[in-house]
Amino acid sequence: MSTKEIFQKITIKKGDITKENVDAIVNAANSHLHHGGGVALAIVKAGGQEIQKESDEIINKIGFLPTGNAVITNAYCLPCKFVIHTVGPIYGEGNEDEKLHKAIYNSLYLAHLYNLKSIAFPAVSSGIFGFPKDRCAKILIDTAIEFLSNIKTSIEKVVFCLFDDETYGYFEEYYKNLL
Ligand code: AR6
Repeated sequence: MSTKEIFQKITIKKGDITKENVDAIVNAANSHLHHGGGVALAIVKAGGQEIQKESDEIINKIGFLPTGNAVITNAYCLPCKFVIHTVGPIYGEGNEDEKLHKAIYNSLYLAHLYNLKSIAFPAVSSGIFGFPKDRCAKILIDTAIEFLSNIKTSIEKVVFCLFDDETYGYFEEYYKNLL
């Protein structure tokens, strides 16, 4: 696939990810899947407590979700079909870039395993977890390009749905400079 075709699969937009009409949205979760703040809380508020309940059932089985891993639940009242919960690094814990790359890659891989066509990401780790927004933009976009370049996948559309002007600006700038 050409670089142009890969770039055409990526969309950068400003908005509320809970309103995204894609196959899966990604939740910036913690290792306990306690969706108590940030985009995680917004997802449960909009999608329903069933999302928290299904997350609790996963934690009851596996104990905790290690940083960089991803799991999937149904989306209940959300317009998307699934929620992929991934755990990004807390800024300062060490090896953050690698861990953020892994979280994004594993989210894409899970969507691929479910044969999904479209997926939307928030700026994972760059809110409560304190990861610098400009580096977050670079890692998320680079990881999507790497995945789409290397894997023959069902995924046709990767959306980065950014909540605030500043974060949107960093994503837009990094993406534009790659074109
Ligand atoms: N749509 C899109 N992006 C959003 C929305 C939304 N509705 N709401 C917030 N954001 P954060 P983290 C943006 O803090 O840094 C939670 O308590 C937000 O502006 O949600 O990975 C979890 O349970 C920021 O740009 O995630 C964890 O404990 C981005 O989403 C912890 O926070 C990520 O911010 C995870 O922290």
